[in-house]
Amino acid sequence: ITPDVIAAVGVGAMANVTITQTIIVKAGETYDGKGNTIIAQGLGDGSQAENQKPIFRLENGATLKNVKIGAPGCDGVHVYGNATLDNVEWIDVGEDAMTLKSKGTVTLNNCIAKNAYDKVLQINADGTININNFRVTTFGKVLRTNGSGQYNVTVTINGGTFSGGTNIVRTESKNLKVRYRNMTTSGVTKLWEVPSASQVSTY
Ligand code: ADA
Ligand code: CA
Ligand code: CA
Ligand code: CA
Repeated sequence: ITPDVIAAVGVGAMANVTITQTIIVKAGETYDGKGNTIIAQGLGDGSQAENQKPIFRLENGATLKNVKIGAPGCDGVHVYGNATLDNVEWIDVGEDAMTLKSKGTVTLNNCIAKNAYDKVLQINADGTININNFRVTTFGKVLRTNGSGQYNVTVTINGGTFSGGTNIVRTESKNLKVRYRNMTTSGVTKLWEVPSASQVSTY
């Protein structure tokens, strides 16, 4: 079924929504995209150039749900503090898909990310990252901590499929721990690029 057909029968038509500024989801609020696809204009070209603008800025305690982010993916979703992302699909990840900008707990449920040239989840602060049933195709790293930063990070991966990439986690931090279960991978060069294998466990 295509959006045209849905529109014709008059139920919950999905649409493209063009934006020219970052959508800010304020502290504690929810943005429900209702299945629509966001198309950004003027926020970046979705290349590997740094300093593109995000499509969404989530403030502490915000929820983002039921939305697709179309090309150009620009700098994706920036999170300041705690946030929940439910049923978010990045159709063509730009410079990266989601960045943790300040300390917090981020939970991703049932999200999809496609066509990431390099990083999907960029972690630039201490945090707890819960990744439930994430489906990622074509990527460099699903999760990368920033440079040589020794961030205190706990990553939990529950379910999900990851196909065609270099690493699930790449970090230089000795203070990152990753736990995982029920995860399916194919065509991933080296799952865990971490300082010590002892940082990785199943649960
Ligand atoms: C690169 C860059 C960092 C930061 C990061 C990001 O790693 O070196 O300074 O911009 O990307 O958040 O995209
Ligand atoms: Ca970057
Ligand atoms: Ca891309
Ligand atoms: Ca970025």
